[in-house]
Amino acid sequence: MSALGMKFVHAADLHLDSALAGLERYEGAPVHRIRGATRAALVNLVDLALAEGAALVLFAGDIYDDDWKDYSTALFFRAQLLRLAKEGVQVVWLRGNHDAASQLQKHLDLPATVTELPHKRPGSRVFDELGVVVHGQGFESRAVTENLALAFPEPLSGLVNIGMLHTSVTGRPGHAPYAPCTLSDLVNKGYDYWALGHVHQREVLCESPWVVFPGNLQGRHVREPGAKGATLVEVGGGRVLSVEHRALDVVRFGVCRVDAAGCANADDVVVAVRDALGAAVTGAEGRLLAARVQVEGATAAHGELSRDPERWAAQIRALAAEVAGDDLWLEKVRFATRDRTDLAELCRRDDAIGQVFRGLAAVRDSAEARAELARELSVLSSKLPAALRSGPLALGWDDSASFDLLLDDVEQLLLPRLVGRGEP
Ligand SMILES: [Mn+2]
Repeated sequence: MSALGMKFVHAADLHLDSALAGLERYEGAPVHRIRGATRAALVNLVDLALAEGAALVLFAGDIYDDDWKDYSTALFFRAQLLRLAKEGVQVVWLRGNHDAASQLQKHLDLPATVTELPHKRPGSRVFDELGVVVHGQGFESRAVTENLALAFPEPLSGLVNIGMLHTSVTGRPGHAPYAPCTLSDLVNKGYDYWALGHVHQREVLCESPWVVFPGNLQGRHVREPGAKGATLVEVGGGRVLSVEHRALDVVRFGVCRVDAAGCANADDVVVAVRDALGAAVTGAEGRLLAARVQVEGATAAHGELSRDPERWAAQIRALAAEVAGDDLWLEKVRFATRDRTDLAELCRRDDAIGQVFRGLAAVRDSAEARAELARELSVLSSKLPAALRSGPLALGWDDSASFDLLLDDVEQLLLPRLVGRGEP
């Protein structure tokens, strides 16, 4: 324990053993490293707690992704808890929507140093010797829609009060609105630190008192980009002294955006991608970088890229292997460049080409035309494999934004073919 006070580690959303669905279908995916990443990040978390002399570790829900297929996930978690127990580190956890009481049917006893907070009512675990109390309530069922925070106990005087809750607070994009509450519900409770879980993006909602989403421990796909880890907190003299995020991930996901506006041709684009990937690999600090390359911008290279995207994607994959070998995997190479032709001007042309682009613009603007196209696409959609209909690989034509993107793609596919700019 440090001279100043007591340290604890706040983590959430481990989602142990969950990983990108359908990973095997991705070109050259380092399946084992990615599948093992949530476990390796937990090992890093325990290493951190031990190295920092933390006295307490908090898991604010979604330790498990779902009911265990077998006991191996739980055995692994237990083995890591035992490493903490041997050094006298206490653990408090509660259930989130993914590992709600109704979801997890199997059971494995945990070491005596581990406390689960109740899920039928709020409960508190007092650590007099540490000067802290942890209040919280886990999820009984997957979809908890009531405001659990309101019924949390009053703060105990003379102790640092920590509230633990799996919640979307007032709602966060991409996260189900479970155990909703307002920030002032939390702030007004009079606790010193709110250890939240559920939202996978790290976010500090308030510093007085501290209200913190540590984010998930390890990103699992490209929509969970950037550094992932846990929050290290030091308390002393009855208050929070410091709060810092520590990166604990072993695979770093990210989107590597490359602006091709200044590129004269596809070879130039390849060079620009190489530079961007080099910088991204440096930023990942020795971890495996799982990157999606997105080439953007209005560029003279658009025609060349759009005529043979497979070739240029392969060219980019080849150079990725040169840049960083096994420490870089390109999840996807996406060309989202635009032709430099002025579309508005094109639409004014009094010929067949003008008519084509006016037609496309009309589809974009007409609710009826969009609905008709959506009907045709849904017939096509229903024939796709399940993995392409939902989940991280989904083509997603059902919302208006992705529909617009689809129309963009059609326009940009047609432009170099019809207008012929950059034709060799
Ligand atoms: Mn959750």
